[in-house]
Amino acid sequence: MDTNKNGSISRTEFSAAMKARLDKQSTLFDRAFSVADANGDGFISRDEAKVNPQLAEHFDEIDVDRDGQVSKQELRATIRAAQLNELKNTK
Ligand SMILES: [Ca+2]
Ligand SMILES: [Ca+2]
Repeated sequence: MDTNKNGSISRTEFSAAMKARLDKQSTLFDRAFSVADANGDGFISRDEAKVNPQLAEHFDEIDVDRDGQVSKQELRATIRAAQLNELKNTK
C-alpha cells in the first residue's frame, strides 16, 4: 500500500489501494454471483443458493424483500454491511 516507500501511507496511496481493492472485490463478486446464478436470470433462487453453504445459511437474511430470490443488490448490501461491521470490530 505504501507505494513510494516513505514509511507512511498517504491519503492518495490509501484511496488508490482502497479503489483497487473495491474493483477486485466487485469483479470477484460478479463472478461469484454468476456462478451461483445457474440459470442466469440475474437472481439467486433458494435452490441455486445451495451451491454456496454460506449463502444458503443466510438466505433469509439476505433476501430482504422476501421474494424468495436474492438479487445482486441484496447480496451487495449484505456484503457491504458485513464489511462495515468488520471495520468497526477491527478498530
Ligand atoms: Ca437464477
Ligand atoms: Ca429478494
